[in-house]
Amino acid sequence: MVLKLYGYATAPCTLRVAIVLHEKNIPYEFHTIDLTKGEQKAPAFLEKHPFGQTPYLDDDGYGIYESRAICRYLDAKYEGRNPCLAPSPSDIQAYGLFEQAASVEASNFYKPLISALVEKLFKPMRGVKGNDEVAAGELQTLQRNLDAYEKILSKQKYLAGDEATLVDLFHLPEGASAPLIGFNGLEDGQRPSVARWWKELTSRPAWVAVKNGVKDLSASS
Ligand SMILES: N[C@@H](CCC(=O)N[C@@H](CS)C(=O)NCC(=O)O)C(=O)O
Repeated sequence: MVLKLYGYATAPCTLRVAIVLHEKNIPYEFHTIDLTKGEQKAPAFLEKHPFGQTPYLDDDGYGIYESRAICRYLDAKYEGRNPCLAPSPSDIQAYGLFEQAASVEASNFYKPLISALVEKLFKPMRGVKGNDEVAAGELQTLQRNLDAYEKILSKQKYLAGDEATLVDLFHLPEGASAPLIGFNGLEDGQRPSVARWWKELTSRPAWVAVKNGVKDLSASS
């Protein structure tokens, strides 16, 4: 049975999962949960996702939520499909570095960036005034953290080593939204290795396929 992805076509967390589906060429059906209508809080959806958020994946009755967990599940389930996007736990040192990079993405990239996006983009979208001071502080933190990214990426191609992994891809949805709030630290050339890395990631066909919104691909192979 084809996988069912429930989400909102342009929501960053839904895009994160869609990138991996496209990277690995996994067929899926896309089911819209309209966040603008509050469908994520409808009782039937809360049965699937107790926190009332998107995305949610249904794999023949097996349900899983949390975008990064879904991506890891997909990469593990379809491990025979190239590319392999995470090292095997049996490759202990590579696995340790992958987990290290995953923590870096969550703590040093996503956390400050999503906080700034909430204040400058998502609150205004809902007609709520955001806090510019909070956003500026978070973006300063992000700038500092990207200086550390520059050191890492001047020595290796990707965040967990010389191969692209899920962790690199995890940056794409929120990173691509950063210019919408005037943050260009990923591509402005101040950090050449970060800019090289970001250009490579944003050129990947999987990202190009989904960046403007997830489409229903249930008819493809
Ligand atoms: N940590 C969760 C975050 C999920 C999340 O915040 N989803 C957003 C869309 S990107 C959402 O559903 N927002 C609506 C809400 O929270 O009511 C994940 O990565 O899946």
